[in-house]
Amino acid sequence: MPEYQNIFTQVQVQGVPEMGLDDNGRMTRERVGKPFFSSLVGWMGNAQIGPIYLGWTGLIGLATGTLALNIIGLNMLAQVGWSIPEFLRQGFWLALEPPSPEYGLQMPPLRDGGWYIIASFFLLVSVISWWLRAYLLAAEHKMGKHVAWAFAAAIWLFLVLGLFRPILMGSWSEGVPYGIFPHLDWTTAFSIRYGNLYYNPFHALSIVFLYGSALLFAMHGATILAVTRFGGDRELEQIADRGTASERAALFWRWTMGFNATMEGIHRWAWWFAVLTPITGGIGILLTGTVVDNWYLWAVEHHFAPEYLGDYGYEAYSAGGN
Ligand code: 07D
Repeated sequence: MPEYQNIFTQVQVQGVPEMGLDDNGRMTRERVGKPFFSSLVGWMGNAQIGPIYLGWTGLIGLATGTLALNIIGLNMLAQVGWSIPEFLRQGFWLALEPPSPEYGLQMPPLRDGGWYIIASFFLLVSVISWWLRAYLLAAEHKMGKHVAWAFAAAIWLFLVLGLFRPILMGSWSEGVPYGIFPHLDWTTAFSIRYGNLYYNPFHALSIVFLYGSALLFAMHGATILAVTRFGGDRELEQIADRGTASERAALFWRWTMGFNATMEGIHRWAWWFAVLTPITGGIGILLTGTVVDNWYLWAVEHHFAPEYLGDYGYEAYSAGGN
């Protein structure tokens, strides 16, 4: 049955555009854009594009996000003498860096981190307003707020990296630079500065949930695709009716590993694993430099990292020499 070994969505519905609920005209008025259909998009999701609900949160989110992006981009462009070819050539290496440490938590001159602070402010407003949009739209649809709370978990890590930790450390210079390779370089430098992040147990936990999320998602996605021939992808009916697809999917896992999640519970597993990735990560970053200055030495003290002896060893290091 090769037609069931699919990667792309097999069934596409195209007809009169679906406009969604009409809640007394309020949301309908604020839905913008003439809907159209795309078969290409239909392979990956719903073939209908638009309309989109903008609302004031969407408007503020997009406007401030665009401002942040433009401030970052124009600063990068200025660094290459306003040359578009150079901007494209060096793009991945360019950065808008945070202020130098001597400014602490004060507002630095525009050229020495001031633009970074302004861009960060707009980015913050944008992210918070996008969160509000997720919350309010869910409320409008009388849905649970699960998406908004999951998004809040990611925002927690974002705030720890760019706001809470710099404030605790007393300097905006602790922020992450904007730029493709520069932010990756910052990540490596951060790990080395604090004695190797692998020894930070919250970094380890975060990885567990990150990899765990990938594994769970793969298992769930694969299970549902494997029972589409029995209608398993029509999850709603399956949850209510308990048909053969659910039964088989569940039994497959019980017989494979002795335990199976329920049709409802698997989504709670997925939600918690995903959400715990940035929650534990944020705790780990908040502790770094504030409570723990060297994760390797911390791990040696707590007996889960070996003590390397010799010229460059722990004893020499803690004695202050090499
Ligand atoms: C970043 C937060 C939410 C983001 C939001 C973004 C926009 C707009 C637009 C700029 C993702 C809002 C904004 C969308 C942008 C404009 C205009 C979520 C984020 C709301 N690590 N590591 C993690 C692994 C190492 C380091 C997490 C693996 C080295 C640092 C994760 C390895 C070093 C930090 C993870 C590995 C190092 C992390 C991230 C392997 C040096 C963090 C989780 C196999 C490279 C972060 C506790 C996440 C963290 C983090 C994985 C290695 C450094 C689990 C698999 C040893 C400094 N690492 N890492 O969901 O939480 O991020 O650490 O080697 O800060 Mg690590």
